Amino acid sequence: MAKSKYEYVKKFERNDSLLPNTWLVIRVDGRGFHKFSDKHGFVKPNDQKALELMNKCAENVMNDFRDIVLAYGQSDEYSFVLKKECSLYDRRETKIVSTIVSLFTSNYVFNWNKYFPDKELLYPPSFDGRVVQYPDDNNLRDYLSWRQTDCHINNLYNTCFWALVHSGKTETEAENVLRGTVSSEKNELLYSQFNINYNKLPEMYRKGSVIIRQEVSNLKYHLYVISLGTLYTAHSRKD
Ligand code: DGT
Ligand code: MG
Ligand code: MG
Repeated sequence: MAKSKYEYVKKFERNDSLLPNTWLVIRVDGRGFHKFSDKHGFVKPNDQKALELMNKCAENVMNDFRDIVLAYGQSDEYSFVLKKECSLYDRRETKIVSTIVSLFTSNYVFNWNKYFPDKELLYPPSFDGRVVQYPDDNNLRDYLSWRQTDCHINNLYNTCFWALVHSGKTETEAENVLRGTVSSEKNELLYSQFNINYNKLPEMYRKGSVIIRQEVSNLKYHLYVISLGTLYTAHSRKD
């Protein structure tokens, strides 16, 4: 069949294939979730249900995309690790990132009511997405450590900040108390002033959530274990 005279426009499309034989990490992050969490009255600093909803979205994304071997989430973000030999969409960056982000987002809206039955979703949330390629296993491990350290630093600060605010300080006063303090001082502040042992707070708040794909002997099921504390275990049927 003769080509249409418009076919040439395809030549303007960019080849965005990702490098072969590299770990692909796709990170999705809530857009403007500072405002979103305020508008929807999320518990500060950690809303258990909001975090569980994020975990559910990630689990469903993992169920759909079998090349994802591990996912790590904290706050309003989730990182998905695709195996090195992944050939999904011929490793085209925009296809991979856009489908994972859109599936995550649609799951967030689709499952909202299950986690917040008494809360109306006031406006459509959105997430951004990016991909990073890591050739080396150590780089990948350091990436995950980086996100987990971010979780720890933010959570320790936020736990102190909201304890101070809930005790009657203004937000500016709380900021002033915490300015320049190191980890040990924040731990001490929580213990001495609020009788909070930081290390006893739920692991999901302090360290985030991990979902790993683990094949088990049962022929019918893949078993996914969400580790870092026994948060929950989910089964999904094999194809
Ligand atoms: P962005 O990502 O540049 O569009 O901007 P944001 O506002 O999403 O900022 P980001 O991603 O750096 O920080 C996440 C925000 O989400 C942060 O303000 C705290 C909020 N957030 C996440 N999880 C929770 C939660 O469980 N409870 C509450 N109260 N807030 C949360
Ligand atoms: Mg965000
Ligand atoms: Mg974020």
